[in-house]
Amino acid sequence: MKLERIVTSTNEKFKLRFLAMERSLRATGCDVPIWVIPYDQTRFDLPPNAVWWDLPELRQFLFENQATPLTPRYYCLTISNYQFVDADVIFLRNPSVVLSEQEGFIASCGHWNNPAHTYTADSLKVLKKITTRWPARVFNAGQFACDRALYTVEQLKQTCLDPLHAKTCFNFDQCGTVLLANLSGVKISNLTLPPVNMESTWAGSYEDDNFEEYWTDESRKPYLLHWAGVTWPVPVDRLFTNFLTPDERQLWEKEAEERTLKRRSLKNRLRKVRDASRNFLREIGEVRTPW
Ligand SMILES: [Mn+2]
Repeated sequence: MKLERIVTSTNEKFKLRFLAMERSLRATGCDVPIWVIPYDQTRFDLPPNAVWWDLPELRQFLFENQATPLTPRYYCLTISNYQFVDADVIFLRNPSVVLSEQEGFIASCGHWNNPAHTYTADSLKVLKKITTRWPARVFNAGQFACDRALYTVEQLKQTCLDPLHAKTCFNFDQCGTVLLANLSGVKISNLTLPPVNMESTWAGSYEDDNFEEYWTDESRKPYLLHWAGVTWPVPVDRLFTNFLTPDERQLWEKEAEERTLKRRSLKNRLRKVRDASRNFLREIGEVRTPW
């Protein structure tokens, strides 16, 4: 496929991660535009060749159906020739070059080996009907590429609204993305499976300091690294922090300290209460804004 854009999603809180992702992409020599889906209303000034991207019709639709906040990643399914990445990703190789040899829908995670959290009870029934090899067609929704639009906006809405799919699509963005891609009939390949056999793109796979020893064969070196669900710190963190300025690195370390403290503190429990009460308000249909 011919890569025409990177799509991501971020907000002010994830700005440092976004900046590292952007700089790592440019460092590989890739100059395609970056389309940034706003996660919430806390936007910031983007670097050159990056633009905020929203699809108001789909945002409104997801809001009306009380979809979880990460579901706007479904916007990608209506466009072509893109690589989607979460902001907690950095690029190690030029995605334009890596993807030029691929077609269809391209995953690059290790979920085939551990498909938990890629399906719901409902969507698993659908996946199993499509093929007995369904674990090879599930993937992490924070890193995928595709050369074609899988749906029009209208088709996407109708597919989400199908009673067989609605709970999955509106409540679980990762399971929803997997389900929607599988339902489209597109060929789904995963670069960590044959014939490419790329080494892991998950930061948590690299437990030792000498992780670069896995990457001596350039053709099998991961083209991106994703920190999905990894509790910092891990040895590959330095590949991420290398892209921050000294000031940003200080800020990052401060944020990291705060995160550690928060994990252990009472605040965490209070947050859970807050989330539970928000969910309760949603449950009883209390009005909220699309954000
Ligand atoms: Mn992620």
